[in-house]
Amino acid sequence: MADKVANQLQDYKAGPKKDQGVATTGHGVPVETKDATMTLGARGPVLMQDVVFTEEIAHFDRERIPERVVHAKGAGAFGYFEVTHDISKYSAAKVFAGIGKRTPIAVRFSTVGGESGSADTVRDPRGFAVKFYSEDGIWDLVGNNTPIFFIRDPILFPSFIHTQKRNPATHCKDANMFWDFISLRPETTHQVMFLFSDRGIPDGYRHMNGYGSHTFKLVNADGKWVYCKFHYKTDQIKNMDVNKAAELSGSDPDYSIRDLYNAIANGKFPVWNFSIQVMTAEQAASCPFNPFDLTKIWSHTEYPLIPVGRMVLDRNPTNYFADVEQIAFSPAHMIPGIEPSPDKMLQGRLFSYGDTHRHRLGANYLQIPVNCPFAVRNYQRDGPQCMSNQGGAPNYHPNSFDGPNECPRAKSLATTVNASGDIKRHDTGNDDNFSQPRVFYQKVLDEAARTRLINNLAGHLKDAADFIQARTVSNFGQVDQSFGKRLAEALQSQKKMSASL
Ligand code: HDE
Repeated sequence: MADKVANQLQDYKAGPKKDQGVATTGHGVPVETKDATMTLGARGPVLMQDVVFTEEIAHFDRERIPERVVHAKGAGAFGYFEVTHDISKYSAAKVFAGIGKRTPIAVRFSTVGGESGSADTVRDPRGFAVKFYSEDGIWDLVGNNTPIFFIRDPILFPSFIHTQKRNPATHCKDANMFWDFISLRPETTHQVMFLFSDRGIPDGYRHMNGYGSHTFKLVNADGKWVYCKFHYKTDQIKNMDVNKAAELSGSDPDYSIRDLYNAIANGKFPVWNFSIQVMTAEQAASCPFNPFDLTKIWSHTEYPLIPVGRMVLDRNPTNYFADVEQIAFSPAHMIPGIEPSPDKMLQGRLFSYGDTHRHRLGANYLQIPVNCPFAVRNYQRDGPQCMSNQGGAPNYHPNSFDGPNECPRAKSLATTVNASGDIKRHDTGNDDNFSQPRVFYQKVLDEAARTRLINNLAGHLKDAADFIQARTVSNFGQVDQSFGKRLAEALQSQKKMSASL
């Protein structure tokens, strides 16, 4: 495969002839020289009147925007979603309307915990966020490469993430912080087992699955609805050997970005098959577990995958900052035909993303072209970096002067769910934490995969304090007694090995 990443500048030069004109200042004035400040005499000082220099430096001083608080390191690409099966009986969403229909998409893949300069081949979930540019506006499916998550109540998210960031005193990663939280909140067990299994380090971004993870609601044109989960599956899962991953962290920290860019530039377009699982309201009411609990999967036997379409990535970004750093996904970006379920985690996310975008990119982040290439018609006005302020159209509603009107088709059904219950802080910490992890350990993993899981866990857990190790072992023992026992033994031998070094 040609290394298009290494040759990008040569390819740019060899590409179509550009009408470059001369270099200018930000306000378009031709610049006499780019390579010397204006000074009094050859040795300086620099003059205040060198506004070409001060403008250049002032812009440079502001080049960095805040990186994402999680998912800071990532890669992006563009392509399309194509419908292969009719699911109009479930959803009226325009993206699903008609076999053969294509909707443009943008995708951003990411690791979660590291900073934007961190290594790609670490053990970490991978983000897999998809932006659909539909005729009804933007639908963002902001998923991961795992069908479940560590926690089921969004109020725990900041603490959970802090445990994977840097210790506030030492500024180093800290195994005590991570395993302390994990062992105190055993609802994390299922996802931790997934993370420390082979799938915890995918080989790049092209060979992993994506999942919307949450339960959503699909609504059809007659207003009938079902709960649903979204899956986007690669033809070929490929994971990375732990030793190779560790080696690449030093020798090629941008491995996954490079792999994706080169594959697309060489015409090897990655493809995912897109499908859904559905559950009716009646099935949800009699489901033996909470179907809105993000630490649980829905059985594929009881709720089989229904094929919908395929996603293809066939275009690299032309400018990383404009297309990838500034892309802003939000689970709150839904279109008619797709709605939220009561999933507490999803509800928490509905607030968080727009909030962080307003901090990171500003109040008009939706006017950045990659986020919304449509002519939006609404009553919002002004604010920083406002690019399209809708001319002379009225800025209030209702009005008598041809301002945009309401769309009855977009009526949400979310309000028709009957709900009742006590208002209080319902702690779900002990809500069936081990039955699905037990199935994962006993039925999904084979013996060799179980051994690798135990060794991977021990290799990380050994750095935590003894009492935290004991609590963690006891939790895994509740999944399966032999799992706890084998983990305790693996820890002992890892400790002996470290002591003998
Ligand atoms: Fe995120 N998450 N998240 N998350 N998440 C962000 O938004 C948050 C969760 C996911 O490529 C942030 O723009 C909360 C689950 C992806 O740009 C932030 C909770 C899943 C990306 C945020 C979760 C995800 C993010 C940081 C718990 C998979 C990267 C910067 C309630 C189903 C998107 C940003 C990209 C990014 C909040 C949990 C996926 C802070 C509060 C579960 C793929 O808003």
